[in-house]
Amino acid sequence: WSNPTCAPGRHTIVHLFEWKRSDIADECETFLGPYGYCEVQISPPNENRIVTSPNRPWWVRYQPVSYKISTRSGDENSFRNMVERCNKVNVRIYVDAVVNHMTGSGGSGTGTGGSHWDGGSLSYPGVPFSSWDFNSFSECHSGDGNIHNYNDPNEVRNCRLVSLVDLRMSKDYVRDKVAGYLNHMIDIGVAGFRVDAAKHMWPGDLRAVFGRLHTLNTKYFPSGTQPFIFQEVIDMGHEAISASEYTSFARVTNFIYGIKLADVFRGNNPAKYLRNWGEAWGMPNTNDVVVFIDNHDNQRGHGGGGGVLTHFEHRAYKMATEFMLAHPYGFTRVMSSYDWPRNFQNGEDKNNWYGPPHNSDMSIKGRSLRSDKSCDNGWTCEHKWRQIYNMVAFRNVVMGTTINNWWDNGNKAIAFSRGNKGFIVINVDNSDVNANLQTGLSQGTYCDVISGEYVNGKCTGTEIHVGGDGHAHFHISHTSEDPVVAIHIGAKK
Ligand code: QV4
Ligand code: CA
Repeated sequence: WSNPTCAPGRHTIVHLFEWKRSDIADECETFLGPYGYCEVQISPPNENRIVTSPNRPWWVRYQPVSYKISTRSGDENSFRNMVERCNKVNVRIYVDAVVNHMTGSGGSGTGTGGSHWDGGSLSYPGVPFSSWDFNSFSECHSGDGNIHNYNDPNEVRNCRLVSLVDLRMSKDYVRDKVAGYLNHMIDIGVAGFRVDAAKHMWPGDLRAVFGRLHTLNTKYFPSGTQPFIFQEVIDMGHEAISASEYTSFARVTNFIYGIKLADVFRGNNPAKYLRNWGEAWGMPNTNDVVVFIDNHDNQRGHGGGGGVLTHFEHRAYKMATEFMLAHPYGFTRVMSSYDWPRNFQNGEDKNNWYGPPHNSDMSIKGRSLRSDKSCDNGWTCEHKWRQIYNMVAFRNVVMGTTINNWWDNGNKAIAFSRGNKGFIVINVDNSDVNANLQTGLSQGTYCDVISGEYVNGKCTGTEIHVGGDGHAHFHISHTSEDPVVAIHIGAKK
């Protein structure tokens, strides 16, 4: 479950947060396929609670009502259509699986798929789950049933996360229902899962569920292929539960990564220290992690958020993302967001609940396209920023090589090659880089894929001339919006 299930030559996930199924299918065909993305992480596809106050917040999708595929993003038909169309162009689908809990405990109602639910009496007939399928005071000893003490592993796993009713995953019946939901999607053709709130489930229970999973659909995958699984475990190093409890059987999300890189690319920690970036910074093994600059929680102050770079801080954000994609550590995920009107009061964004761009009937708005590939209608589409998608291609080209030819200016400017296939220079410093550097590349003219790209034998941006001795000259102004140059053998004239 730790091996990504990409088509050959593809190595990066994009999280299309809150996108409609039909838009995702179009995006696979017109952009993600051609530009080399491996797969899409989609928002939870199962039926969820409806909340109208505030009006249809994004977080309601983390309150399951049943495992029917039916949400604001689309129904089961549109889901099947998306999986098929994306797989056909070699783009995989990873599902955000919310299986630790169902809705919040307060209230009752009808979900997005028409199923009834009652959080008070613990009745979810759409699955069906009833009260004996949930942890109760026999497992949770926190008093009010909620999690308060993150230093008590029992409380974190058997009590309720922000009052979300907590499934009794020690039961075979619950394990079977959860595995049945995941298998339904595997059989349709999905290739993996992000497991939401994995820290709130016992590793043994998760292993029991994963052990029930089918291998992937042979219409798209070699027979016997296991789904790729990465578990959301927020481990900043100071709680009782550690990510290492989960890495022996699948991957985990690495949350330290984005915090540390925010420090570097805001200029607070000299970039020269990135020389040994990776495990030496106290992070898990490269093969055990999914890495990212921000996610849908911490970009808006949820999930222990705050401190990370986001698209709102675009200059530093692009640099951090470029570094992430150039560096071999971890399996990379690019965030793709929508805009919302932030409203900070006493340091807290009062609008961080805002759902995706929507029409007057509250259906999700499609992402319209501008001529330069970027999106409109409130969709940010970081994954279509040239500086980002060109580095996704860079990563595909240099995969399998190591870091060589490290250079730094003793402070905040760095450069390194990936074997003899690619070279990047990043200037976070307060002065220009003006240097002749060993690139490790063969002689020739390369297109800088940050300022432009390689189209029909020509560079639309800066050209870099590598001499017979592998050296090239780089001049990077410290005031540039993009103080980075990246070249690789896939964009050589
Ligand atoms: C509120 C109070 C409770 C109170 C309750 C009373 O906070 O104390 O008991 O009302 O009814 C929403 C609301 C939250 C509300 C809760 C229950 O924001 O205020 O409780 O619903 O009605 C997302 C959001 C949460 C949201 C949740 C469910 O971030 O705010 O809660 O969806 O809609 C930890 C975990 C980590 C988690 C992270 C956010 O270790 O696993 O917190 N991250 C994942 C997802 C995240 C999601 C969940 C887990 C839950 O990435 O998006 O939470 O599935 O760090
Ligand atoms: Ca739990």
